[in-house]
Amino acid sequence: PEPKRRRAEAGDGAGEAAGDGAEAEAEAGAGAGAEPSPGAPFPLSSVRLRRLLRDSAREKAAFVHGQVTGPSGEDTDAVLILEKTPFQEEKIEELLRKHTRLELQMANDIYSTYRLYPPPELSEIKTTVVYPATEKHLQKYLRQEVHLIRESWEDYKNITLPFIQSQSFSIQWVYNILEKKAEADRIIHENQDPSNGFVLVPDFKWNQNQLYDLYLIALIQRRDVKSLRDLTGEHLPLLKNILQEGKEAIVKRFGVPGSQLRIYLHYQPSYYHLHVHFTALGYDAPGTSVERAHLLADVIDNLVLDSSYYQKRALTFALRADEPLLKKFQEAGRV
Ligand code: GTA
Repeated sequence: PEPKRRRAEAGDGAGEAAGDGAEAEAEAGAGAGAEPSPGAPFPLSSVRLRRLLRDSAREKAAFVHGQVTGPSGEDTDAVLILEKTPFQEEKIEELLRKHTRLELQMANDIYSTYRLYPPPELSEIKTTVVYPATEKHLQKYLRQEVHLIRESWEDYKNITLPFIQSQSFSIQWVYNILEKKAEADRIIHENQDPSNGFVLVPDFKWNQNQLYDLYLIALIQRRDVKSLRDLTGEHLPLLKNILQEGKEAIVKRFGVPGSQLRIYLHYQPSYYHLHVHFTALGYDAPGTSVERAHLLADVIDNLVLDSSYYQKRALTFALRADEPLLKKFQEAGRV
């Protein structure tokens, strides 16, 4: 049966309530807007599993649609992302010594495989919670076919821009970081200049336990730049600050040099407040495919060559089969 939805979730529009996409920890500061009182921990053990949206054997991750029933009997949707975490070198010896059980699966000559059961403190599962989740979140994590779009500047103005203005994910979590209402203790670097400043924080995909999957995100202070499409030569000082200061802050804090970082923007992003991704070069982070990632150094060079480069050229991106934006492109005869 179709699950009941909370009133606040009915619209996925820009006016959506705070609490969109915040991790449980950040949710406390953001005030998730769900029935439980703000700051209350997410009631993980009372989640009912509705369906598995997607799983990935390679990433060892499951994307789950769950529901929580509130005191008034209303069901609220949640998305849970469960991920096995990478091994930490310094914990491996402990794991071998402290395992709780070891079952031989097969042995053949010099080869054998086992099932090793680690103690709880060494079997962490990174759990990301989106609660309350909107229909758009459920769609985002559902495995679906994708289609490539080639968006001209006219397409952007006539199709994409009106669409993202009418409905896109709330960016309240970004404002919470900029205003120090959430994740303030996680800030790695901050440039407070209102035009050319930014805040660098660990992305919520990274648990910071190991550098293998290092992932940080730079959020710009100004609130009038939605995406790559808005960028002009005017933004060069901002972009150069992000590139330069971001690299410096990461080598200082984590010891990873700029030559081992992939620094890029997404087009289309999920959240329309300009931000830059910093990931470890050796890590195949989600969203690094050629149809989505634009290297910041290339973006800067393009804008130096032509201040209105991103208001002229066509940009390619993929859309999931049931995304309303794809329908808009189809209706306009552009797919
Ligand atoms: N610090 O509250 C937050 C927060 N939120 C809500 C989002 N981010 C946050 N970071 C902090 N605090 O890298 C991060 C996201 C993302 C960035 C936004 O902000 O982790 P974007 O606008 O370009 O959108 O970036 P993107 O990349 O689509 O974001 P998102 O939400 O991570 O989606 C990733 C896609 O990759 C999804 O479609 C998902 O299906 C897929 N995916 C694969 N593996 C994972 C995974 N382990 N975790 C999450 N998504 C994954």
